[in-house]
Amino acid sequence: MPREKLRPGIVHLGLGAFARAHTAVFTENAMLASGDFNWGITGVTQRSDTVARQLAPQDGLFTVTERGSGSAPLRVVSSIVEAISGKDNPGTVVDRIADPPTSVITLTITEKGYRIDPRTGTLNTADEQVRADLAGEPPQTAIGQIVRGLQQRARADAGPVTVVSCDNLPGNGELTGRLVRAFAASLPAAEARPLLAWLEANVTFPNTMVDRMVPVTTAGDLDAVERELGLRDEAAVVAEPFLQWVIEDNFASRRPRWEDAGALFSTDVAAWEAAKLRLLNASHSMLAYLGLAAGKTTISDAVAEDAFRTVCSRMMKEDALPTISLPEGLDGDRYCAQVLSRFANPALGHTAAKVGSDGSQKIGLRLLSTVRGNLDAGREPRWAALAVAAWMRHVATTPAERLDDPLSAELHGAFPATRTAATVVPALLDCRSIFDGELAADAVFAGLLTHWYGIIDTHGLDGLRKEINHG
Ligand code: CS2
Repeated sequence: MPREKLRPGIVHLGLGAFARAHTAVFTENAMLASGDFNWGITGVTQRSDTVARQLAPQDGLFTVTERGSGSAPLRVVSSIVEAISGKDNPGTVVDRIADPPTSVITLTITEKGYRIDPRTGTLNTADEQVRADLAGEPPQTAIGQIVRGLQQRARADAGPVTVVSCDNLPGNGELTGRLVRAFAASLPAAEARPLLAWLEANVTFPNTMVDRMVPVTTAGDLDAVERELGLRDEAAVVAEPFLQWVIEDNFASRRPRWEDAGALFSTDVAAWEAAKLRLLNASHSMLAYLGLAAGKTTISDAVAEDAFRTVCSRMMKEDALPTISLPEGLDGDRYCAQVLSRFANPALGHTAAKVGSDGSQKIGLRLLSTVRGNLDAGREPRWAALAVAAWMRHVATTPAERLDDPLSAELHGAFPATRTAATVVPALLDCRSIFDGELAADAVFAGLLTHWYGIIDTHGLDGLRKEINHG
Protein backbone atom coordinates (compact mmCIF):
# COMPACT_ATOMS: atom_id res chain seq x y z
CA MET A 1 0.00 0.00 0.00
CA PRO A 2 1.48 3.37 -0.99
CA ARG A 3 1.12 4.98 2.43
CA GLU A 4 2.26 8.40 1.23
CA LYS A 5 -0.93 8.54 -0.87
CA LEU A 6 -3.18 7.70 2.07
CA ARG A 7 -5.55 10.49 3.26
CA PRO A 8 -7.91 10.19 6.24
CA GLY A 9 -11.57 9.72 5.29
CA ILE A 10 -13.05 7.39 7.93
CA VAL A 11 -13.39 7.73 11.69
CA HIS A 12 -13.82 4.32 13.31
CA LEU A 13 -15.17 4.05 16.86
CA GLY A 14 -14.34 0.84 18.75
CA LEU A 15 -10.85 -0.15 17.66
CA GLY A 16 -10.92 -3.71 18.98
CA ALA A 17 -9.63 -6.89 17.37
CA PHE A 18 -12.74 -7.28 15.22
CA ALA A 19 -12.37 -3.86 13.59
CA ARG A 20 -8.73 -4.50 12.80
CA ALA A 21 -9.43 -7.91 11.28
CA HIS A 22 -12.55 -6.89 9.38
CA THR A 23 -13.21 -3.20 8.68
CA ALA A 24 -9.55 -2.20 8.36
CA VAL A 25 -8.85 -5.14 6.04
CA PHE A 26 -11.89 -4.52 3.81
CA THR A 27 -10.98 -0.83 3.60
CA GLU A 28 -7.36 -1.50 2.72
CA ASN A 29 -8.39 -4.03 0.08
CA ALA A 30 -10.91 -1.55 -1.36
CA MET A 31 -8.26 1.17 -1.61
CA LEU A 32 -5.78 -1.18 -3.27
CA ALA A 33 -8.37 -2.45 -5.75
CA SER A 34 -9.87 0.94 -6.62
CA GLY A 35 -6.79 3.16 -6.44
CA ASP A 36 -8.79 5.64 -4.32
CA PHE A 37 -6.60 6.21 -1.28
CA ASN A 38 -8.80 8.76 0.51
CA TRP A 39 -9.97 6.25 3.11
CA GLY A 40 -7.31 6.21 5.79
CA ILE A 41 -8.91 5.28 9.11
CA THR A 42 -8.70 7.31 12.31
CA GLY A 43 -9.33 4.61 14.90
CA VAL A 44 -10.77 5.43 18.31
CA THR A 45 -10.64 3.13 21.33
CA GLN A 46 -13.52 3.15 23.81
CA ARG A 47 -13.18 2.16 27.48
CA SER A 48 -9.67 0.72 27.28
CA ASP A 49 -6.88 2.65 25.55
CA THR A 50 -4.66 -0.44 25.10
CA VAL A 51 -4.98 -0.68 21.32
CA ALA A 52 -4.27 3.04 20.85
CA ARG A 53 -1.13 2.64 22.97
CA GLN A 54 -0.09 -0.46 21.02
CA LEU A 55 -0.61 1.08 17.59
CA ALA A 56 0.93 4.51 18.22
CA PRO A 57 4.60 3.41 18.26
CA GLN A 58 3.90 1.13 15.27
CA ASP A 59 2.65 4.00 13.14
CA GLY A 60 -0.78 2.35 13.01
CA LEU A 61 0.58 -0.79 11.34
CA PHE A 62 -0.42 -4.25 12.54
CA THR A 63 -0.57 -7.82 11.26
CA VAL A 64 -3.49 -10.14 10.60
CA THR A 65 -2.80 -13.85 10.88
CA GLU A 66 -5.42 -16.19 9.46
CA ARG A 67 -5.86 -19.54 11.18
CA GLY A 68 -7.34 -22.72 9.73
CA SER A 69 -7.60 -24.31 6.33
CA GLY A 70 -7.56 -21.92 3.39
CA SER A 71 -5.59 -19.29 5.33
CA ALA A 72 -3.75 -16.58 3.43
CA PRO A 73 -0.21 -15.72 4.53
CA LEU A 74 0.32 -13.23 7.35
CA ARG A 75 -0.22 -9.67 6.17
CA VAL A 76 0.59 -6.21 7.40
CA VAL A 77 -2.43 -3.86 7.33
CA SER A 78 -1.74 -0.17 6.89
CA SER A 79 -5.14 1.48 6.53
CA ILE A 80 -5.12 2.97 10.05
CA VAL A 81 -3.53 6.41 9.91
CA GLU A 82 -4.11 7.44 13.51
CA ALA A 83 -5.18 5.71 16.74
CA ILE A 84 -6.77 7.81 19.48
CA SER A 85 -7.85 6.95 23.01
CA GLY A 86 -11.42 8.22 22.97
CA LYS A 87 -11.63 8.16 26.76
CA ASP A 88 -8.64 10.47 27.14
CA ASN A 89 -9.08 12.64 24.04
CA PRO A 90 -12.80 13.04 23.37
CA GLY A 91 -12.19 16.53 21.97
CA THR A 92 -9.91 15.09 19.26
CA VAL A 93 -12.55 12.51 18.37
CA VAL A 94 -15.15 15.27 17.98
CA ASP A 95 -12.70 17.27 15.80
CA ARG A 96 -11.95 14.29 13.57
CA ILE A 97 -15.66 13.59 13.03
CA ALA A 98 -16.14 17.25 12.14
CA ASP A 99 -13.16 17.37 9.72
CA PRO A 100 -14.46 18.07 6.19
CA PRO A 101 -12.58 15.11 4.59
CA THR A 102 -14.29 12.66 6.97
CA SER A 103 -17.27 11.28 5.11
CA VAL A 104 -17.78 7.93 6.81
CA ILE A 105 -17.97 7.00 10.50
CA THR A 106 -17.84 3.26 11.20
CA LEU A 107 -18.63 1.61 14.52
CA THR A 108 -17.78 -1.67 16.25
CA ILE A 109 -18.61 -0.84 19.85
CA THR A 110 -20.43 -4.11 20.75
CA GLU A 111 -24.03 -4.37 21.91
CA LYS A 112 -23.47 -2.69 25.26
CA GLY A 113 -21.68 0.30 23.70
CA TYR A 114 -24.96 1.65 22.28
CA ARG A 115 -26.50 2.35 25.72
CA ILE A 116 -29.93 1.13 24.71
CA ASP A 117 -32.74 1.09 27.24
CA PRO A 118 -33.91 -2.52 26.76
CA ARG A 119 -37.44 -1.65 27.81
CA THR A 120 -37.95 1.03 25.18
CA GLY A 121 -35.35 0.15 22.56
CA THR A 122 -34.11 3.71 22.53
CA LEU A 123 -31.33 5.69 24.22
CA ASN A 124 -30.92 4.99 27.92
CA THR A 125 -30.96 8.55 29.21
CA ALA A 126 -30.74 7.20 32.77
CA ASP A 127 -27.21 5.95 32.01
CA GLU A 128 -24.74 8.10 33.95
CA GLN A 129 -22.32 8.59 31.07
CA VAL A 130 -25.11 9.41 28.65
CA ARG A 131 -26.36 12.01 31.12
CA ALA A 132 -22.88 13.52 31.49
CA ASP A 133 -22.48 13.62 27.69
CA LEU A 134 -25.86 15.32 27.36
CA ALA A 135 -24.90 17.84 30.03
CA GLY A 136 -21.98 18.95 27.88
CA GLU A 137 -19.08 17.05 29.51
CA PRO A 138 -16.36 15.88 27.07
CA PRO A 139 -18.29 12.96 25.52
CA GLN A 140 -17.38 9.44 26.66
CA THR A 141 -20.09 7.37 24.99
CA ALA A 142 -19.88 6.55 21.29
CA ILE A 143 -23.29 8.10 20.61
CA GLY A 144 -22.26 11.24 22.54
CA GLN A 145 -19.02 11.51 20.56
CA ILE A 146 -20.86 11.08 17.26
CA VAL A 147 -23.52 13.66 18.06
CA ARG A 148 -21.04 16.22 19.36
CA GLY A 149 -18.91 15.65 16.25
CA LEU A 150 -21.93 16.03 13.99
CA GLN A 151 -22.99 19.16 15.84
CA GLN A 152 -19.56 20.71 15.23
CA ARG A 153 -19.77 19.57 11.62
CA ALA A 154 -23.17 21.18 11.20
CA ARG A 155 -21.95 24.47 12.67
CA ALA A 156 -18.94 24.51 10.34
CA ASP A 157 -21.05 23.41 7.40
CA ALA A 158 -18.50 20.64 6.78
CA GLY A 159 -20.72 18.50 4.59
CA PRO A 160 -22.74 15.28 4.75
CA VAL A 161 -21.53 12.11 6.40
CA THR A 162 -22.60 8.47 6.74
CA VAL A 163 -22.65 6.53 10.01
CA VAL A 164 -22.09 2.80 9.44
CA SER A 165 -22.79 0.50 12.39
CA CYS A 166 -20.93 -2.81 12.13
CA ASP A 167 -22.28 -4.52 15.24
CA ASN A 168 -24.42 -7.65 15.54
CA LEU A 169 -27.76 -5.92 16.08
CA PRO A 170 -30.88 -6.22 13.95
CA GLY A 171 -31.37 -3.07 11.88
CA ASN A 172 -28.08 -1.72 13.27
CA GLY A 173 -28.19 1.37 11.04
CA GLU A 174 -31.77 2.31 11.86
CA LEU A 175 -31.05 1.72 15.52
CA THR A 176 -27.97 3.97 15.46
CA GLY A 177 -30.00 6.66 13.69
CA ARG A 178 -32.67 6.43 16.39
CA LEU A 179 -30.11 6.72 19.19
CA VAL A 180 -28.33 9.66 17.54
CA ARG A 181 -31.63 11.50 17.05
CA ALA A 182 -32.74 10.68 20.60
CA PHE A 183 -29.49 12.15 21.96
CA ALA A 184 -29.86 15.24 19.77
CA ALA A 185 -33.51 15.66 20.79
CA SER A 186 -32.54 15.55 24.49
CA LEU A 187 -30.28 18.59 24.13
CA PRO A 188 -31.67 22.03 25.02
CA ALA A 189 -34.25 23.06 22.40
CA ALA A 190 -32.10 25.80 20.91
CA GLU A 191 -29.43 23.19 20.08
CA ALA A 192 -31.75 20.31 19.32
CA ARG A 193 -33.88 21.96 16.66
CA PRO A 194 -31.17 23.03 14.20
CA LEU A 195 -29.18 19.84 14.79
CA LEU A 196 -32.14 17.55 14.08
CA ALA A 197 -32.86 19.43 10.88
CA TRP A 198 -29.21 19.17 9.81
CA LEU A 199 -29.12 15.43 10.61
CA GLU A 200 -32.20 14.87 8.51
CA ALA A 201 -30.63 16.52 5.48
CA ASN A 202 -27.00 15.41 5.85
CA VAL A 203 -26.59 12.07 7.62
CA THR A 204 -27.57 8.53 6.66
CA PHE A 205 -27.35 5.30 8.65
CA PRO A 206 -27.16 2.26 6.35
CA ASN A 207 -27.78 -1.19 7.84
CA THR A 208 -24.98 -3.72 7.58
CA MET A 209 -24.20 -7.33 8.40
CA VAL A 210 -20.61 -8.14 9.32
CA ASP A 211 -19.05 -11.55 9.81
CA ARG A 212 -15.63 -12.82 10.86
CA MET A 213 -14.67 -14.78 13.94
CA VAL A 214 -11.88 -12.96 15.71
CA PRO A 215 -10.71 -14.36 19.05
CA VAL A 216 -8.84 -12.40 21.70
CA THR A 217 -5.13 -12.26 20.79
CA THR A 218 -3.04 -14.26 23.27
CA ALA A 219 0.61 -13.89 24.35
CA GLY A 220 1.27 -17.10 22.38
CA ASP A 221 -0.16 -15.47 19.24
CA LEU A 222 2.17 -12.47 19.65
CA ASP A 223 5.17 -14.80 20.01
CA ALA A 224 4.14 -16.77 16.91
CA VAL A 225 3.84 -13.55 14.87
CA GLU A 226 7.25 -12.43 16.13
CA ARG A 227 8.80 -15.73 15.05
CA GLU A 228 7.30 -15.43 11.60
CA LEU A 229 7.82 -11.71 11.05
CA GLY A 230 11.05 -11.15 12.93
CA LEU A 231 9.39 -8.14 14.58
CA ARG A 232 7.25 -7.75 17.66
CA ASP A 233 3.69 -6.64 16.80
CA GLU A 234 1.86 -5.76 20.01
CA ALA A 235 -1.34 -5.04 18.07
CA ALA A 236 -1.43 -8.32 16.12
CA VAL A 237 -4.79 -9.97 15.51
CA VAL A 238 -5.71 -13.51 14.49
CA ALA A 239 -8.86 -14.46 12.62
CA GLU A 240 -10.54 -17.22 10.66
CA PRO A 241 -10.00 -17.05 6.87
CA PHE A 242 -13.71 -16.28 6.25
CA LEU A 243 -14.93 -12.70 6.10
CA GLN A 244 -18.15 -11.14 4.89
CA TRP A 245 -19.81 -7.72 4.79
CA VAL A 246 -23.28 -6.94 3.47
CA ILE A 247 -24.08 -3.22 3.30
CA GLU A 248 -27.14 -1.19 2.39
CA ASP A 249 -26.18 1.34 -0.30
CA ASN A 250 -27.54 4.37 1.50
CA PHE A 251 -24.63 6.81 1.77
CA ALA A 252 -24.92 10.55 2.24
CA SER A 253 -21.79 11.26 0.19
CA ARG A 254 -18.55 9.59 -0.95
CA ARG A 255 -17.66 6.12 0.27
CA PRO A 256 -14.90 3.56 -0.26
CA ARG A 257 -15.48 1.04 -3.04
CA TRP A 258 -15.85 -1.80 -0.55
CA GLU A 259 -17.53 -3.87 -3.27
CA ASP A 260 -14.12 -4.05 -4.99
CA ALA A 261 -12.94 -5.87 -1.87
CA GLY A 262 -15.82 -8.38 -1.96
CA ALA A 263 -18.47 -6.59 0.13
CA LEU A 264 -22.02 -7.13 -1.06
CA PHE A 265 -24.27 -4.10 -1.48
CA SER A 266 -27.83 -5.25 -0.90
CA THR A 267 -31.31 -3.89 -0.37
CA ASP A 268 -32.09 -6.82 1.90
CA VAL A 269 -29.62 -6.38 4.75
CA ALA A 270 -32.27 -7.01 7.41
CA ALA A 271 -32.71 -10.56 6.13
CA TRP A 272 -28.93 -11.18 6.08
CA GLU A 273 -28.65 -9.84 9.62
CA ALA A 274 -31.56 -11.92 10.95
CA ALA A 275 -30.08 -15.06 9.39
CA LYS A 276 -26.67 -14.38 10.86
CA LEU A 277 -27.94 -13.52 14.34
CA ARG A 278 -30.42 -16.38 14.65
CA LEU A 279 -28.25 -19.05 13.02
CA LEU A 280 -24.57 -18.23 13.53
CA ASN A 281 -24.59 -16.04 16.63
CA ALA A 282 -27.37 -18.00 18.33
CA SER A 283 -25.53 -21.30 17.94
CA HIS A 284 -22.27 -19.64 18.92
CA SER A 285 -23.87 -18.59 22.22
CA MET A 286 -25.46 -22.01 22.64
CA LEU A 287 -22.10 -23.75 22.24
CA ALA A 288 -20.45 -21.26 24.57
CA TYR A 289 -22.86 -21.89 27.48
CA LEU A 290 -23.12 -25.66 26.95
CA GLY A 291 -19.34 -25.76 26.55
CA LEU A 292 -18.78 -23.80 29.76
CA ALA A 293 -21.11 -26.18 31.63
CA ALA A 294 -19.13 -29.17 30.34
CA GLY A 295 -15.65 -27.72 30.97
CA LYS A 296 -14.83 -27.10 27.30
CA THR A 297 -12.47 -24.16 26.82
CA THR A 298 -12.99 -23.38 23.16
CA ILE A 299 -15.87 -23.31 20.71
CA SER A 300 -14.08 -25.92 18.58
CA ASP A 301 -13.92 -28.25 21.64
CA ALA A 302 -17.62 -27.69 22.27
CA VAL A 303 -18.72 -28.37 18.69
CA ALA A 304 -16.58 -31.53 18.66
CA GLU A 305 -19.00 -32.96 21.24
CA ASP A 306 -21.62 -34.89 19.24
CA ALA A 307 -24.52 -33.97 21.50
CA PHE A 308 -23.71 -30.25 21.29
CA ARG A 309 -23.29 -30.30 17.53
CA THR A 310 -26.63 -32.07 17.25
CA VAL A 311 -28.52 -29.56 19.39
CA CYS A 312 -26.98 -26.65 17.51
CA SER A 313 -27.98 -28.10 14.22
CA ARG A 314 -31.51 -28.83 15.45
CA MET A 315 -31.85 -25.37 16.98
CA MET A 316 -30.93 -23.80 13.64
CA LYS A 317 -33.10 -26.06 11.51
CA GLU A 318 -36.12 -26.74 13.69
CA ASP A 319 -36.37 -23.51 15.67
CA ALA A 320 -34.57 -20.66 13.89
CA LEU A 321 -34.98 -21.27 10.16
CA PRO A 322 -38.81 -21.38 10.30
CA THR A 323 -38.80 -17.89 11.88
CA ILE A 324 -36.84 -16.08 9.15
CA SER A 325 -37.07 -15.42 5.44
CA LEU A 326 -33.69 -15.94 3.90
CA PRO A 327 -32.20 -13.31 1.62
CA GLU A 328 -31.82 -14.15 -2.02
CA GLY A 329 -28.60 -16.05 -2.59
CA LEU A 330 -28.47 -17.68 0.83
CA ASP A 331 -29.12 -21.42 1.07
CA GLY A 332 -30.24 -22.21 4.63
CA ASP A 333 -28.96 -25.77 4.89
CA ARG A 334 -25.64 -24.90 3.34
CA TYR A 335 -25.28 -21.89 5.63
CA CYS A 336 -25.95 -24.01 8.76
CA ALA A 337 -23.39 -26.60 7.68
CA GLN A 338 -20.84 -23.89 6.92
CA VAL A 339 -21.38 -22.29 10.32
CA LEU A 340 -20.72 -25.58 12.11
CA SER A 341 -17.59 -26.22 10.10
CA ARG A 342 -16.32 -22.69 10.83
CA PHE A 343 -16.90 -23.31 14.55
CA ALA A 344 -14.90 -26.53 14.27
CA ASN A 345 -11.74 -24.66 13.14
CA PRO A 346 -9.29 -26.09 15.71
CA ALA A 347 -6.60 -23.49 15.01
CA LEU A 348 -8.70 -20.47 15.96
CA GLY A 349 -8.79 -20.87 19.74
CA HIS A 350 -12.02 -18.87 20.09
CA THR A 351 -12.87 -19.29 23.78
CA ALA A 352 -16.30 -20.20 25.14
CA ALA A 353 -15.74 -17.59 27.86
CA LYS A 354 -15.32 -14.79 25.30
CA VAL A 355 -18.34 -15.76 23.21
CA GLY A 356 -20.32 -16.28 26.44
CA SER A 357 -19.51 -12.78 27.73
CA ASP A 358 -22.21 -10.07 27.84
CA GLY A 359 -24.97 -12.67 27.57
CA SER A 360 -27.60 -10.24 28.86
CA GLN A 361 -26.94 -8.08 25.82
CA LYS A 362 -26.89 -10.93 23.32
CA ILE A 363 -29.49 -13.58 24.10
CA GLY A 364 -32.48 -11.38 23.37
CA LEU A 365 -31.29 -10.66 19.83
CA ARG A 366 -29.93 -14.10 19.09
CA LEU A 367 -32.27 -16.50 20.87
CA LEU A 368 -35.38 -14.84 22.28
CA SER A 369 -36.27 -13.63 18.79
CA THR A 370 -36.47 -17.28 17.74
CA VAL A 371 -38.28 -18.27 20.95
CA ARG A 372 -40.97 -15.62 20.32
CA GLY A 373 -41.33 -16.55 16.66
CA ASN A 374 -42.04 -20.17 17.59
CA LEU A 375 -44.37 -19.45 20.49
CA ASP A 376 -46.36 -17.06 18.29
CA ALA A 377 -46.72 -19.81 15.70
CA GLY A 378 -47.82 -22.32 18.35
CA ARG A 379 -44.57 -24.32 18.21
CA GLU A 380 -42.26 -25.27 21.07
CA PRO A 381 -38.84 -23.60 20.79
CA ARG A 382 -37.24 -26.64 22.31
CA TRP A 383 -33.60 -26.15 21.37
CA ALA A 384 -33.50 -22.38 21.63
CA ALA A 385 -34.88 -22.81 25.17
CA LEU A 386 -32.02 -25.19 25.93
CA ALA A 387 -29.55 -22.46 24.94
CA VAL A 388 -31.32 -19.91 27.16
CA ALA A 389 -31.39 -22.40 30.06
CA ALA A 390 -27.65 -23.01 29.61
CA TRP A 391 -27.10 -19.24 29.78
CA MET A 392 -29.22 -19.06 32.96
CA ARG A 393 -27.18 -21.77 34.58
CA HIS A 394 -23.96 -20.03 33.57
CA VAL A 395 -25.19 -16.85 35.25
CA ALA A 396 -26.32 -18.68 38.38
CA THR A 397 -23.13 -20.70 38.81
CA THR A 398 -20.61 -17.93 38.11
CA PRO A 399 -19.87 -15.61 41.05
CA ALA A 400 -21.09 -12.07 40.37
CA GLU A 401 -17.59 -10.61 40.34
CA ARG A 402 -16.44 -13.12 37.75
CA LEU A 403 -19.47 -12.87 35.47
CA ASP A 404 -18.37 -10.89 32.41
CA ASP A 405 -21.63 -9.03 31.86
CA PRO A 406 -22.68 -5.40 32.36
CA LEU A 407 -25.84 -6.60 34.17
CA SER A 408 -23.97 -8.93 36.51
CA ALA A 409 -25.07 -7.13 39.70
CA GLU A 410 -28.71 -6.91 38.59
CA LEU A 411 -28.83 -10.59 37.59
CA HIS A 412 -27.21 -11.79 40.79
CA GLY A 413 -29.37 -9.51 42.88
CA ALA A 414 -32.37 -11.51 41.62
CA PHE A 415 -31.30 -14.88 43.04
CA PRO A 416 -32.65 -16.52 46.19
CA ALA A 417 -30.21 -18.39 48.46
CA THR A 418 -30.72 -21.82 46.89
CA ARG A 419 -30.19 -21.97 43.18
CA THR A 420 -32.14 -24.71 41.49
CA ALA A 421 -34.19 -24.85 38.31
CA ALA A 422 -37.27 -24.00 40.34
CA THR A 423 -35.75 -20.81 41.79
CA VAL A 424 -33.32 -19.54 39.14
CA VAL A 425 -35.63 -19.75 36.13
CA PRO A 426 -38.44 -17.57 37.56
CA ALA A 427 -35.94 -15.16 39.15
CA LEU A 428 -34.21 -14.51 35.81
CA LEU A 429 -37.46 -14.46 33.84
CA ASP A 430 -38.41 -11.55 36.09
CA CYS A 431 -35.52 -9.41 34.77
CA ARG A 432 -37.40 -7.00 32.53
CA SER A 433 -34.14 -5.79 30.95
CA ILE A 434 -34.02 -9.16 29.19
CA PHE A 435 -37.47 -10.80 29.15
CA ASP A 436 -40.60 -8.80 28.42
CA GLY A 437 -43.69 -9.49 30.50
CA GLU A 438 -45.38 -11.59 27.83
CA LEU A 439 -42.42 -13.91 27.35
CA ALA A 440 -41.86 -14.20 31.08
CA ALA A 441 -45.49 -15.25 31.57
CA ASP A 442 -45.43 -17.92 28.85
CA ALA A 443 -45.94 -21.27 30.54
CA VAL A 444 -44.57 -23.30 27.61
CA PHE A 445 -41.30 -21.35 27.62
CA ALA A 446 -40.95 -21.46 31.40
CA GLY A 447 -41.61 -25.21 31.33
CA LEU A 448 -38.91 -25.81 28.73
CA LEU A 449 -36.40 -23.67 30.62
CA THR A 450 -37.07 -25.50 33.89
CA HIS A 451 -36.79 -28.87 32.17
CA TRP A 452 -33.45 -28.12 30.50
CA TYR A 453 -32.00 -26.28 33.46
CA GLY A 454 -32.79 -29.27 35.67
CA ILE A 455 -31.12 -31.70 33.29
CA ILE A 456 -27.91 -29.70 32.97
CA ASP A 457 -27.81 -28.96 36.68
CA THR A 458 -28.56 -32.43 37.96
CA HIS A 459 -27.30 -34.79 35.28
CA GLY A 460 -24.70 -32.76 33.39
CA LEU A 461 -23.40 -33.76 30.01
CA ASP A 462 -24.51 -37.39 30.35
CA GLY A 463 -28.05 -36.32 31.11
CA LEU A 464 -28.05 -34.03 28.11
CA ARG A 465 -26.70 -36.76 25.86
CA LYS A 466 -29.47 -39.12 26.93
CA GLU A 467 -32.20 -36.54 26.55
CA ILE A 468 -30.96 -35.48 23.12
CA ASN A 469 -30.63 -39.02 21.85
CA HIS A 470 -34.19 -39.74 22.92
CA GLY A 471 -35.54 -36.51 21.43
C1 CS2 B 1 -19.60 -14.05 18.81
C2 CS2 B 1 -19.38 -13.06 17.67
O1 CS2 B 1 -18.49 -13.17 20.69
C3 CS2 B 1 -19.59 -13.39 20.16
O2 CS2 B 1 -20.65 -13.12 20.72
O3 CS2 B 1 -20.77 -14.75 18.58
O4 CS2 B 1 -18.45 -12.10 17.98
C4 CS2 B 1 -19.00 -13.78 16.36
O5 CS2 B 1 -17.72 -14.36 16.45
C5 CS2 B 1 -19.05 -12.84 15.20
O6 CS2 B 1 -20.30 -12.21 15.15
C6 CS2 B 1 -18.75 -13.57 13.90
O7 CS2 B 1 -18.98 -12.73 12.85
